[in-house]
Amino acid sequence: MSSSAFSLARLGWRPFHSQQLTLQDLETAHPARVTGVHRNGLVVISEQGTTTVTLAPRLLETLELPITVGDWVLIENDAPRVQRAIAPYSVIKRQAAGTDHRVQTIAANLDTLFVVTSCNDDFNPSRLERYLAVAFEAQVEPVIVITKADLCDSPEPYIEQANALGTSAAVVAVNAIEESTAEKLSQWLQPGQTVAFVGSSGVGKSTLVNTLIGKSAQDTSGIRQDDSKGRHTTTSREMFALDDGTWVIDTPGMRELKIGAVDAGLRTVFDNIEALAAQCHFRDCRHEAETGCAVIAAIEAGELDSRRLASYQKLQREAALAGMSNRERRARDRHFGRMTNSAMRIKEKYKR
Ligand SMILES: Nc1nc2c(ncn2[C@@H]2O[C@H](COP(=O)(O)OP(=O)(O)OP(=O)(O)O)[C@@H](O)[C@H]2O)c(=O)[nH]1
Ligand SMILES: [Mg+2]
Ligand SMILES: [Zn+2]
Repeated sequence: MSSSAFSLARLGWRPFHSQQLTLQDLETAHPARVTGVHRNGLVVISEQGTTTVTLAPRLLETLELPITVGDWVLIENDAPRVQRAIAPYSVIKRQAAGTDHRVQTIAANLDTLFVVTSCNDDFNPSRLERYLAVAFEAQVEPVIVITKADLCDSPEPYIEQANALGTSAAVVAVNAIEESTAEKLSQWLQPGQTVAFVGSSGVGKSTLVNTLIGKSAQDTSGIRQDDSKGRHTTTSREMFALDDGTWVIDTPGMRELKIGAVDAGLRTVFDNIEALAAQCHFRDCRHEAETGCAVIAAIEAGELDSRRLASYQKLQREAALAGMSNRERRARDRHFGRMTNSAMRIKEKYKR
């Protein structure tokens, strides 16, 4: 074990976690926070320092969500083994890509989520809405960080577009490499608090982490010139301590953030559309061509961007799909299968 020990409070331990402990827990185990997840075990930090612990497959099966960076676990006093997980007060999740319906956990026990994008082709309001919905669903404060302000003529148009989303998320434009950037983010950096950086590859997440730490803890690398895309330099999630006692999580760049059943998060991101929808003539208005649709009226009056509505509807469909149980999903697939089959039979019939 290393010597870098911290008090539990300094590690981010809260009454929320204490309440989950039993007297027996305290006799046989001690709390530790996960700073890294590797194939051969978890790297954890506790009042005793940093160490690697194992996770029994039997325990893995009982977990509601996969253990991730920022989580608290109980470590057996007699062996470097996880006894059980402690529920986090917040967790950032996504759906696995493709047809895999598993939930992946990105970071746990977070206070602030820095959603990072840059002043180039990466900037995309609809993608920001995804990240914001996931943060609001987890009740984590999102902050939009626009990097590479030094590389564009002016970051203003990007700041304006981010503000035009109309959410409570603060918007900050920075040069991630510059030392003074730490000050611009300082209001979200507090002892015992945990923050994470998420976003596409190459936007400067690790650069920001290095700037905050004040040294090169994380590797960074240039983006491809032809398409402004990153090279996926960071390959695993990792948590670092700042000198002031803030915990900072760096994550690998995401190609896409597939959302889970984040219905409440979506309602928060799109609360202006929700407010309009409440004034539609029909309660079940789909905002397509119905008479008395307040949403379409707002678009026609130039008060609402049609992109916003399209984005909301797309994300609602994605969230509904993610919220289905496997059984419902199979039933739906069978239904679509039948529909496609009969459509094909009809087509065949008229071909002849
Ligand atoms: N000029 C300038 N360069 C930046 C800025 N932010 C990041 N970069 C550069 O962009 C490149 C990518 O930065 P990284 O920090 O590695 O990006 P990342 O988001 O961690 O990428 P992944 O680890 O692949 O997800 C590096 O060469 C950085 O030096 C910025 O604000 N200004
Ligand atoms: Mg990185
Ligand atoms: Zn409507």
